[in-house]
Amino acid sequence: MGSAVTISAFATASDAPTLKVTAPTPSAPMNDVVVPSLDPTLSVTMSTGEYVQALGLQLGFALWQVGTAGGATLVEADAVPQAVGTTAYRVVSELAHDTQYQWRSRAVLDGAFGPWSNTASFRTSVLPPPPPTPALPLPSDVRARYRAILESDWSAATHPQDYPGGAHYSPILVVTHLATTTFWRSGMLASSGIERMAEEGSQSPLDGEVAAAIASGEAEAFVRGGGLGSTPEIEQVEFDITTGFPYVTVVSMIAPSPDWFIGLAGLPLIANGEWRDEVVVELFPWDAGTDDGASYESANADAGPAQPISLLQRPPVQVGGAVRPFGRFIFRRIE
Ligand SMILES: [Ca+2]
Ligand SMILES: [Ca+2]
Repeated sequence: MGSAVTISAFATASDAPTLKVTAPTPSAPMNDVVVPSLDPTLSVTMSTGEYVQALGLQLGFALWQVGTAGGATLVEADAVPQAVGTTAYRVVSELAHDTQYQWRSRAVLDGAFGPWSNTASFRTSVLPPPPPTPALPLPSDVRARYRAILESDWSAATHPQDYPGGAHYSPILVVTHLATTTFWRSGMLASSGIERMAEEGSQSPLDGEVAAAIASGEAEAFVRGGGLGSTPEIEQVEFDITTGFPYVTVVSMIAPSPDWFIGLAGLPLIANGEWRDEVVVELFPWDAGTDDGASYESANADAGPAQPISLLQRPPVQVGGAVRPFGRFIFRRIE
């Protein structure tokens, strides 16, 4: 951490060699291979049997970050003593994820520089590895069945400003999944499925996103409940859940609205090694960030660019400086 990054003169000096040696040959990483770490080791070989093995010869390594528009920025350039056979250089800079880098090497001796090697390239990994999930102590019953009850309080009495005619909620969608599976959460950009659910109450294409997660072993069950045709009202949906996929994600559109919804993301139904008997979650409105409409009945106004999903904390849902919950989800174990 905090190591100083060096940019030595050999990187910016003329490409024309002033030292009569052969060029090193990059051996790894090359050909845009994805390296597993953000401080990879670059290695080269020198042709053997020549006087370039002389004591005191160094090999300079220069690393460029390739921009998305194609330009390259010199990140670091430093020299290490040449080793017999392969010479390795550990990158010092903090490299960016999901980025292409290019590098090359040349010999350095007393301010004179040999010819450059060919340019090699590699990529860094797309995402940081997920943090390890602490193991959840599991109940002895592999399977449980829950009733999810949506109790909506939303009315002209709780949220009087602009209260729309025909207020209702779209069908309740329930997914059970792993701790590491995320269909939505605060601060992330809405998927197409979350966008269409929040703007139109559509089951699709969210159902396709869930099907893909099920196919890849990240989710287990997808259940579509009824909606609420009016509010205040109560609706319920039952679903099975297993110890292999003990987290639940639920969504339903607040309707009419630009892109507002209620729900929860990744609620564990296991605690202290037992299936939880009952969990009550207050429901606050979320803004999917995909439509800029300011009130329930605003015309469509596709957000460009889309904003991260966030709690909706302004009029018309804010009343007297605070946002009252729209109601609650009650998860009650029934088997
Ligand atoms: Ca919005
Ligand atoms: Ca949209």
